Amino acid sequence: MDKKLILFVPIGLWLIYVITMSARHPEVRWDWEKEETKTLSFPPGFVWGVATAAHQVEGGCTNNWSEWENTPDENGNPRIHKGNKSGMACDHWNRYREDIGLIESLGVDMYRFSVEWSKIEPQEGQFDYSALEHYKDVCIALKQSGITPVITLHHFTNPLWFEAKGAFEKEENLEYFVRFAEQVFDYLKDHVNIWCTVNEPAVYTYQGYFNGVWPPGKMDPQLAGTVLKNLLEGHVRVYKALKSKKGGTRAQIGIVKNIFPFDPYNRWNPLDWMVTRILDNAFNSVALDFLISGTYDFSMPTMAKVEYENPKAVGTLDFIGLNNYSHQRINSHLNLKQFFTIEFYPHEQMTDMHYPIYPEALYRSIKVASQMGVPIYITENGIADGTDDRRAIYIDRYIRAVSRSIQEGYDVRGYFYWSLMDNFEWTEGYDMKFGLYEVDFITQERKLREGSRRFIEIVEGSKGD
Ligand code: IFM
Repeated sequence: MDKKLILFVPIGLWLIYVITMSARHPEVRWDWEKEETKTLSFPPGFVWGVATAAHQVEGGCTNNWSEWENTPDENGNPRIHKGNKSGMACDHWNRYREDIGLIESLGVDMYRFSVEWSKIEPQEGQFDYSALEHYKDVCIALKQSGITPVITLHHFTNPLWFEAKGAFEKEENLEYFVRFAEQVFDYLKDHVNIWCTVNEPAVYTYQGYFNGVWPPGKMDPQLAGTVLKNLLEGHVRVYKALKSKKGGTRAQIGIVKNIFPFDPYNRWNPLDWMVTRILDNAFNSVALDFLISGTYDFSMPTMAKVEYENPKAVGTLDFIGLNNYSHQRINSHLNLKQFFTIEFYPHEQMTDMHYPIYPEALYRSIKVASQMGVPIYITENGIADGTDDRRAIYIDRYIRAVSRSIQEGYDVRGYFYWSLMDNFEWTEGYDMKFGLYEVDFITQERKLREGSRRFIEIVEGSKGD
């Protein structure tokens, strides 16, 4: 073969590949000086809220996570940063009335919280109606304060008996999740109209079954593909079960999907692009595609392949809950043990979590979520900022991204800030300060952060529209 051809063909193919990828997946960047001159505007009926999850705020949980927090790893090291344990957390279980007062003073319309399965069904098939009564009291107290409750049925935690059965590793276990969801629905349906079935199924899967840093601490990509499939199938079955119940047709039921756009570290590196696309597919698209088409195709070359069909998955969303915080930047390596790392550029301004402030990520995620063809609620967005010097700008810019997407025609109906108050941030423990309210975990005192005032201003301003 001509020597020149041998050289030019691969160069040509490489250029075509990276240029096509760059054009199809642009890393959107806006001129913020210009963005900040634009008026924020939200349609009538747009809702504002704050979010929490039971294990992170309530205290007194006995579940797969409390067990994880109390079991050192194989080297005898604690699983959680600084050996923190969720323990009494924010004691929200007992202080919910005070906390509802805090929510009210933010001026928001809704409160998204999760019900703790292990408190409601501590033993298989034995329901503790006093726990359900507690959540009913929370809903009533919220409504008396003019705040609409939004319930999440599954937010990462499992009762110990369910975990012992293999939790979402086994499709036959889904009947327990459906039965639990039905019990909660029957008890609370007169007080709650918006239901989130499963929170961030891909995060639960990847942290627990791919990275092995959450319970049950497995690193098994094939099993991860099965667990994700079962969580999505669990959503479908819960949706169908609740819809067929009295009160089901008027209930709004959706799943909460965390969407993080993936970007390559080096846009000229085809390997960075390949890994980026595989991860984007496994983390973001597989779940969304299943809910759009009923076809599940989890594929990680040489590591995992799980295929599944359920045409009944189509049409099981009244809305999509979208959680977004930032993006992920992938640097690939020719090393089978660690074929990529997540790295950011030095000029990217970091949050206290391992990701930067990148408001355009929320806009990009809204575009992705819009494929579902149903209304979008931003069910979580917020910053871990212990020094409170980035919170105001984060809030301002991410909400600007929401406003811009609405102006461009995307059907976003609401925005929930994560989180109402500082809480137990899973493996990161108590060091991540996501709260609009700072919590002193010794005295349980709550205090509004200065940076949170921007959220209150925006909410107030939007009501005057
Ligand atoms: O704290 C978590 C929450 O439980 C799920 N979404 C992301 C949050 C911040 O990391």
